[in-house]
Amino acid sequence: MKQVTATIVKPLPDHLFRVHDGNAEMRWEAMSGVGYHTPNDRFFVRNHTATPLIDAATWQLHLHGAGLLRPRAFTYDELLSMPSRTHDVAIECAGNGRGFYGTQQGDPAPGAQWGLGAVGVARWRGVPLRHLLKEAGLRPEAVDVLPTGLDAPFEHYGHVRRPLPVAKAVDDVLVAYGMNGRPLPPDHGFPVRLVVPGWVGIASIKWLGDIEVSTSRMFTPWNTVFYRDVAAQPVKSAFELPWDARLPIRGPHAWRGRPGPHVLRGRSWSGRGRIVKVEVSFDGGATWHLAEHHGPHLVGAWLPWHVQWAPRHTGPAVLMARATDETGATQPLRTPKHPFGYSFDAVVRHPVEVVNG
Ligand SMILES: Nc1nc2c(c(=O)[nH]1)N[C@H]1C(S)=C(S)[C@@H](COP(=O)(O)O)O[C@H]1N2
Ligand SMILES: [Mo]
Repeated sequence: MKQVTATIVKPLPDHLFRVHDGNAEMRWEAMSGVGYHTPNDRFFVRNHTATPLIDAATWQLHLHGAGLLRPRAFTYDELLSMPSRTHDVAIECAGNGRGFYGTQQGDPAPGAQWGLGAVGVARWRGVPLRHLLKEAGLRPEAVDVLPTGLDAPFEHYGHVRRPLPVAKAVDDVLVAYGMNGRPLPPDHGFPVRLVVPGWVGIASIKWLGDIEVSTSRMFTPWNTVFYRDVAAQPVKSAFELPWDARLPIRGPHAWRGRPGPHVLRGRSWSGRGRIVKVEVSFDGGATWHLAEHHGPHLVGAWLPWHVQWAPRHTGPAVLMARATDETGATQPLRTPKHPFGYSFDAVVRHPVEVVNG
């Protein structure tokens, strides 16, 4: 009999998640009416193998390599007793939106057919990596920093690991043990994970056990075969609506005592800087309306927005949202083909059904 092993520990109820093999994508309607951060119970999970259960009491984080003068290990309690900081940061899988290469562009890419739900923003708490590297005597000759996960080896590629250049490692990377005011849940890297703002999700190694600092470039399958030449995440937008949402028809001017136009909400984000503009179309891209921002406006996280819409006809309609970030990058109507289906940034055509109501 084939043994069924759970690869994700937390419950994955159907109203919060869509499951793709061992991975779970958040349904965007699960963010509707929810605050700025993605609650831990609905944060997406992307595992190469399975969530390991690690004992924090015996766990240690080992820092070693030719780039350090004083290689050393840190216990969980030592990390917790160090000065900490929090950072509101998005983690997004490089493959987020991959499904649209097929469904929207007619040219499917291999891999998990994610919609837009392989992203989440949490308030991460931990110790800046810079601080640990300093404690271990970071040498000026150091080049790369290689974090390795304690989860089982992935196929014949070994433990999940991907080098970061020292410049990024000492900039804004967090060695995180807290997520939205709670200890990291097992699926999100307990006891400790990296949080690498703006970069592809794979940079944010979970279940951290080991950090090697080298004096020459390092190469692993995760920067040569997978996620090669991908660092920052592109611009994306999503509506906080179910796919194929049903919306009752509403006239442009509500009658007394009757509801006014729909307030459609969504969020936009970019790994390269703040979002400066969000436009929404209700007519397949013929006309665009500026959305209004609300909530925090942070680098490395997302911008919540809303727009009013009073559909006049019943039947199918297409909603589109297009964001622009402070570097001037904006969402195209089509993303060039990518062999692994990474970096999908095109405007997504979100189908809705306007019904009598
Ligand atoms: N050790 C380890 N770290 C990992 C992974 C993994 O499988 N093992 N998956 C990576 C990928 S591809 C992504 S997108 C993020 C997902 O983080 P989450 O599961 O907390 O949402 O973790 C990254 N860190
Ligand atoms: Mo990922």
